[in-house]
Amino acid sequence: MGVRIAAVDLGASSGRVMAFDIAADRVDFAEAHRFPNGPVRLGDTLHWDVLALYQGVLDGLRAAGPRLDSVGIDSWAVDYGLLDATGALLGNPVHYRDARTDGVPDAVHARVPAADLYGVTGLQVLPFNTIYQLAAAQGTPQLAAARQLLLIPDLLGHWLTGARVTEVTNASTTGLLDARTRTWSTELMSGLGIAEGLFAPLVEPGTVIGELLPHVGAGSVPVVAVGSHDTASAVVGVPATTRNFAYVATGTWSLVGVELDAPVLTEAGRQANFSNELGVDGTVRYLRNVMGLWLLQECLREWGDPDLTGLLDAAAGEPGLTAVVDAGDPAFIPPGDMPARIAAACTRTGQPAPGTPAALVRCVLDSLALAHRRAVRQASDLSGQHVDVVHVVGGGARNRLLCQLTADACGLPVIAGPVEAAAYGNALVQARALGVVTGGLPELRALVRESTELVRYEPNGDPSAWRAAEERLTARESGAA
Ligand code: ADP
Ligand code: LRH
Repeated sequence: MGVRIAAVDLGASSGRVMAFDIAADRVDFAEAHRFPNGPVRLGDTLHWDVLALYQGVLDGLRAAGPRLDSVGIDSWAVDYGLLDATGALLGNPVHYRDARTDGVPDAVHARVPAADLYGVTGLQVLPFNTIYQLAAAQGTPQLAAARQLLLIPDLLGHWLTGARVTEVTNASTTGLLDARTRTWSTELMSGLGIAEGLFAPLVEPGTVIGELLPHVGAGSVPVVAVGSHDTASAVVGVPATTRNFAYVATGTWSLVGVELDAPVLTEAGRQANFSNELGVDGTVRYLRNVMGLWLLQECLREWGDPDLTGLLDAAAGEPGLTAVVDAGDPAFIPPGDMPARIAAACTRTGQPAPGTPAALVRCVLDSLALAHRRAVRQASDLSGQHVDVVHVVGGGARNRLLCQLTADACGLPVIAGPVEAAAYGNALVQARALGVVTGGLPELRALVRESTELVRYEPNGDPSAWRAAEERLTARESGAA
């Protein structure tokens, strides 16, 4: 007997509700609903339009029905809503690209040294980690009035069911979780003056958190906590056959790394800015955040959204590695004027600024592939995890040029797909909680493999060209610093 499952997957560029039909040996899915997402500037602050997202979820659940067996939600990480004593939302959640955290990590590290934080959380310093957002919000009337903080998927889950929980994979991106024990670090909270009571109890993926409330209009359906961090679900959806793989989860961001059984909390890993994010079934994603297709999205927006396929074809015809930028540079986090900022980064590092959109797109994709190479190699070196294949999942798996360049840069085969890996991972964790499928991550991944068309890219060209480009970039970056 099969089940019908709704996987709600909210990415930074679009939200989607996927309807899955799953039996022990079969997985089918169709897109029930997709809606746009992105930052909304209100005054000086960038927000998410969280009620529009909630409406998109409701529309999607109704479209995925009429009879659902369960629902699960994942979204981008780190962001949250605050509830007051009556349970009302205190303001629109702030977007992680907002400038309020500029300079905040240094101020926090003056109170708790970065090395001490890393020793507990194992988290890469990104200015938007929840810990820094909360530090930026200290002293605001909103935070003073807040009685509960819920991360975005948990906030939506709360509105759908009434439950108040924090799913642990997403909690690991807050900077307030102990990566070894998978529990809140109350010590870090008190050291930074963050009220412990703000945080809801933790649940592991696979826990039923409640049932849809009547107003949702989709029946009394269980809501299951999944890997609610989209990257956690995406890595469940990686169709790997062994542990010897690296993943590049490419959408708005590229999340690049390996899967481990335990965190690596070394000083070398901290210096290299690697994160230990918690995964499904007790796993750890040892990865680096690379700026991702945000660079391309923002260029397209600036150019009035021209046809992407034509532009990618033109970029494929451009000479490679003419100019590359550091796709890990936090300077690219804010929105706006991306073509000019990339051109300026090229000039600043003594390279020719790309003269046409096609050349600029080639520069972006070369830079991403180079950053993928760096992160795959460093993840493997720093963790000791052998890598013999790179899995590219997410929207970027559709970008043939990016997949080929990633294979060339890594000197390893790339297996691309599924595009909707996060929805797969989300749905399969629900199916297992319902008892329809059994086994661990290898069994879930076998189901992904059997139900998806994957594309394999063999590495081409001279790998030393990528090594030289990496060395040049490192030298230029340190020279220009
Ligand atoms: P997110 O979940 O962060 O919103 P997605 O995983 O949906 O991101 O990926 C979105 C990205 O996928 C787009 O920015 C675009 O670069 C890429 N993409 C989507 N469709 C195509 C396509 N047909 N060809 C090439 N790239 C594509
Ligand atoms: C990708 C993602 C990533 C986070 C970023 C904020 O969607 O969840 O893993 O670092 O958004």
